[in-house]
Amino acid sequence: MAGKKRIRITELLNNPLVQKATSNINQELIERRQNLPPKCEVFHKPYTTLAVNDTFHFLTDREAEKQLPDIINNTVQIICGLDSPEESFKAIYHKKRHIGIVFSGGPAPGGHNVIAGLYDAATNANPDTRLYGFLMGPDGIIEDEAIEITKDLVDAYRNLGGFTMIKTGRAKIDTKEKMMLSKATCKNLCLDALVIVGGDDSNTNAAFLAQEMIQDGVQVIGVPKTIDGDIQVRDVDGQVLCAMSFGFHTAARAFANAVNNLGTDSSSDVKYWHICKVMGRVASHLALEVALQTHANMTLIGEDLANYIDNERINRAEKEGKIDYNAYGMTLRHLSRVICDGIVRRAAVGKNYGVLVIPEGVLEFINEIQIFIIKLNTIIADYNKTHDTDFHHYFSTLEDKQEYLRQLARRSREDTSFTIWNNRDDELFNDIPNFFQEGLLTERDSHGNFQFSQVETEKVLLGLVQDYLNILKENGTYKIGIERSFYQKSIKKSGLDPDYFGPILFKNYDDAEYLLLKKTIISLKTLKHALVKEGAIAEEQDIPSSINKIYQKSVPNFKTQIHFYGYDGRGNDPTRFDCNYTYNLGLTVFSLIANGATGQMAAIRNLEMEFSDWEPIGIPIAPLMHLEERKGKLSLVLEKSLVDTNSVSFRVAKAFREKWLAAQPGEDHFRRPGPVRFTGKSEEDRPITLVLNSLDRFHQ
Ligand code: FBP
Repeated sequence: MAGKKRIRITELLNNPLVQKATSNINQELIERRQNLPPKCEVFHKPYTTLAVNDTFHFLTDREAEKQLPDIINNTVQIICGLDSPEESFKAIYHKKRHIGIVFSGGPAPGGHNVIAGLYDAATNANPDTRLYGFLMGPDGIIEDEAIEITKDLVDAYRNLGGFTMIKTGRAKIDTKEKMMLSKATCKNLCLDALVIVGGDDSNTNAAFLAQEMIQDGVQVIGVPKTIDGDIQVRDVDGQVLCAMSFGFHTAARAFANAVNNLGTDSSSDVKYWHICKVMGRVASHLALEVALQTHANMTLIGEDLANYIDNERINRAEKEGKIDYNAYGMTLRHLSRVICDGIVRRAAVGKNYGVLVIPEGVLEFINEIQIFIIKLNTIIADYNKTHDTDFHHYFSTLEDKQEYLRQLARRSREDTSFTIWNNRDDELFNDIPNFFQEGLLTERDSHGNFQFSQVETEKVLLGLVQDYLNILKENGTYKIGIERSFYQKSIKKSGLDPDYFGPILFKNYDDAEYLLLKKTIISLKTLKHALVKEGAIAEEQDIPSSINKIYQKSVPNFKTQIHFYGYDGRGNDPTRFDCNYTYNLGLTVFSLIANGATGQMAAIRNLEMEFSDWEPIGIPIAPLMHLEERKGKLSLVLEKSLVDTNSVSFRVAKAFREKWLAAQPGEDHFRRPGPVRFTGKSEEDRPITLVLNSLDRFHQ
């Protein structure tokens, strides 16, 4: 290439092709920004009003009645369209407003469209209305850090993922001082309304703020956000008011695409088990949707494990006239055995590879771990209450923390009334690997939640799985099945008679497609012994090399690749379902504000149906609250919704378990969900969980 002149870099950078190829603005971004999601029918009317629907009932908690007296009697409100209301109504509707909005907790795809919907509706009602975005989550309210949200800003983020526009944070407005500062901020900005886009804890916060600011005339509206999908609302009769929080569909679709790619890879190079932990701090909704989207070989569902009953143990205890309380719920050891069973069965048909999906919060459903979490929560909270320093600050290393726990165990020996941590707890705790002890002792988040995303759940389980597989290998249970045609071809090739050696080597030579070496053949030594015993070779002869090769092929090597799907899916651009859902949530928020609601959560009913059936509503937050242990004490919070093991979606996934495990000769049954597609016709219009649950609307 001598003599050929290289183009100068400055010239290159000015080249239109280079500029287009390296621009931040690509076609996908342009299309997303330009897309205006469809509006629910009621929003096509010039005005909306609220109709009370008293066919929905809630069982209110006494404590909620006491702490939230002004909003506890709120009811479900249906948003209805209006063509020509009275002038007095119009005047209130069109009033110039100051509205503040905040994102709270983990990002969830679709948040920007809540802002877009609210902005469009509010400025359509009155172009002078001002929308403020609090920065960095609730801290922005406490510290009075807000920006004005303008049309340009809204247009730059339409249909885009993340909470980039105003960021988010996990602070909680949980002290008198923080409440006073928040009230001062609202006053300072002359807010008419505050919108809190968040999960269970943030909507809890919304209810307390609504109560606190009712006298100031500041309305507070919540919006159900969380990829975990655990904000689902039903009334006491099981009627569904909110089938799913926003962000869930996108995160599940993003995780599913990645998990399916691993299915394709693993069934191509047939050597790895891919262990995929998917987010969902407590509930396993995301794991269930991923299972339905991908047909991964095995998917654990925490709620299902908690329901497990060991009948053998119960019967054994019954015979001795006892009750075995440990027979209820699955232990970590038992769970590892269930996983091993799947691995061993697939290996027996030649598939020493596969995809296992583990929900992030699975350990929460394992009895022994749950007990540790509760005990340690209480110990940490008690310490922080009675000392000037923070537990994690004072005991900075694991050794320090272990020593403190040992002291508590000693105390329990001397003082029988001290029961929170005894010798047995200490012994069991010290049996756990150090990294997991550290995980269990990690700092709780600001809401007092255990931070599962910080714990290497999959490592804990895999340690046990690996140990048990070694035992199964040694006792001859874990072997790779050899395809009959392969065996016959390779033995014939070496001049031996496959039908002579077959019954000597295999336990299922008569009829199986995949041949399994006899249980007793677990080494070259035992293989030779079997051959000599049957007179196939003499003592001084070597094992024929073709048989040696078959043996080597039957020895399993359990190799894993570990993946964590969480933050990536959380940052994905929203699916069309989430774009439409969140835009209409934003419109709903404005309708609630314009009609004077407070302490309500904006929601869309019938999400599980076609878009034309969607019905925007307001759900009262206070009646949904109940008492829960947080930071070692009972607090009023919005109840998390877990996977209902009676729901259609779970029952269907369970019925397909055996098929998707594919512990049969033949191909796997992976499903290809593909990436999230914004344009084109091939993108599904709602989560599979919802589609299935629509068949039985009382068990969603
Ligand atoms: P939210 O409930 O706030 O929406 O957050 C859910 C989540 O994404 C969980 O799935 C995960 O366990 C957690 O956030 C991770 O939190 P962090 O961002 O603080 O690491």
